[in-house]
Amino acid sequence: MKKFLAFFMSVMLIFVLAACGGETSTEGGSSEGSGEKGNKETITLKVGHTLSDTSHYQEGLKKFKELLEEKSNGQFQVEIFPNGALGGEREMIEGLQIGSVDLVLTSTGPMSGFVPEITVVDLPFLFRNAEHAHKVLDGEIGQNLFAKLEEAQGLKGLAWWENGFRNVTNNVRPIEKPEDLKGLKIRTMENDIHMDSFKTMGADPTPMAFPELFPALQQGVVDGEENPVPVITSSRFYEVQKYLTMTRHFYNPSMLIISKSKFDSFPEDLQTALLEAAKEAGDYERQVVSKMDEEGIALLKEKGMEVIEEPNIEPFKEAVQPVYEKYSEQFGQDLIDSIINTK
Ligand code: EAX
Repeated sequence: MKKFLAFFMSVMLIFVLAACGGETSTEGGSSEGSGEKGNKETITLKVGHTLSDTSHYQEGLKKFKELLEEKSNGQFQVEIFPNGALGGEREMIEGLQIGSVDLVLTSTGPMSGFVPEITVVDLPFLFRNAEHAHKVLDGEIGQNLFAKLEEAQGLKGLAWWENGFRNVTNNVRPIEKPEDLKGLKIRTMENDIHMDSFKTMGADPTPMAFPELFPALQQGVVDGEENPVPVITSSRFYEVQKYLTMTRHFYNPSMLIISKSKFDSFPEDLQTALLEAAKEAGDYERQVVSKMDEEGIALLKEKGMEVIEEPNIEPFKEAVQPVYEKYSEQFGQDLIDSIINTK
């Protein structure tokens, strides 16, 4: 009986060991041993974003997947989750910190709740054009903001991508001057500066996560919203909005971020592959934004939207000056000036 039991136990042990040995691919590189130095297991990275599968974010992430899988000789496998499948931007960032999401492509919108210093880039009419913004973000200022993200939240910014210049849409009336915003319920991101800017212009800002926006517009919970043209087209807002004014009131950068602990768990060659793929795909994504921006207005007109392409911007700029007065102390006038003076 004893001999039989010993034989039975050793057979069971061999089975268990065999079962453990078979698992080569791991989720997100966070579980023990996967991706550690010299171990060539396949690491699957789940990356989430809120926009549609025809959006600039999706195009950029498809390029990122292609480049990263190539640069890591297939050791990294990327799974893309569009349409807020992994939650809104704030939720996904929290998911990074608890390990339920591996990578997030998010705008700076929710940063008020995580690293307020980063929202300096959300000040209205701060950037002259996209090139100006790229210079600032890819330079020392942008890197310092990423350093703050790491320090304050343990999140690593891999690269600055782009959402674009935001414009206002609504269903009530054409907006030609700030007064036309009076009393309109405008959805904003969960961003203090964005909300203050619309409040200062007389609107009634309603912060809301992106996945809730289309139904809210459809049901008239809000009168309008503000987004870059590539978002308005790829999210089909022309089905639920009548008027568009090209105010370009905020430049909206995006960030591809990962948790620092996850990044540090990878060997150096994989860290380099991640950083390179993020940068190269980000440059590609910015070109996609500029193309969709150019082609989008004609498409929106075709879809029946009334578009004011060149509103007089000066009255809007004047109307938001109180926002600069309120935040210049928080960010420091020097930082704001160094952004404005970047050539
Ligand atoms: O970053 O929330 C928004 O309006 C953003 O444009 C969207 O989440 C993409």
